Amino acid sequence: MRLYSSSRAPNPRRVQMFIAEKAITGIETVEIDLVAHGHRSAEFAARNPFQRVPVLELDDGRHLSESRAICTWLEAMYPEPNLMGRDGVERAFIEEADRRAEFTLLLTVAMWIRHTHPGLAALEQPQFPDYGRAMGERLPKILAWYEERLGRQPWLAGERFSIADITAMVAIDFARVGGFKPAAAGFTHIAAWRERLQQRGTVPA
Ligand SMILES: N[C@@H](CCC(=O)N[C@@H](CS)C(=O)NCC(=O)O)C(=O)O
Repeated sequence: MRLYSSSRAPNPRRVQMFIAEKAITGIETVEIDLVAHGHRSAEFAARNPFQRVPVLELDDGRHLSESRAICTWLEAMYPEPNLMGRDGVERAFIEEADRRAEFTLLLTVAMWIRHTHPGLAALEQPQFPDYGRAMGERLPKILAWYEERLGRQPWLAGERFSIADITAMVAIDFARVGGFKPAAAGFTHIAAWRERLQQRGTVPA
């Protein structure tokens, strides 16, 4: 198995932490330089026509190129520790928290950074700074929801850590590129949760 990844990008970090949590060994990692457009080569496009990372190349030559699908595959192959729900009911609640983290938080942060930061101009063409700023302005309200939830429960889907925490964490971490720091912005529960994640020893560098 081979993971095409980019160590600073949020979606690959999602999969990397998922792998670390499950202590899976033996997956070769191939680092793709996004700024140098390593993912836009014909060779890479043959693996993923959407030209995005991460991509998991299976031993039979097939590819998975959606982060959540990669995690679903890994969960099936390496069921313990469980990160996506033990039964249908728990899976539904974890999926809800995970998809919210992806579509509400990660997407908003990504659009904010990609459309405003000069360092992302190599990937996002054209950049629409007004749109990016509007996304950034939405963040406090979205984060207030997370702040309230994490004041009531230790993890996003409830009492135990799950994939949803990983997805939200990579989004919060990516927001640092735009200067956002949870504690400095007054989100004390989010900051404490981020510290709990750090203590797990599985957060990718
Ligand atoms: N739906 C994909 C999205 C992957 C994605 O957007 N990856 C970004 C890095 S976080 C990427 O490859 N960007 C390259 C580009 O924008 O050209 C997933 O969840 O895996």
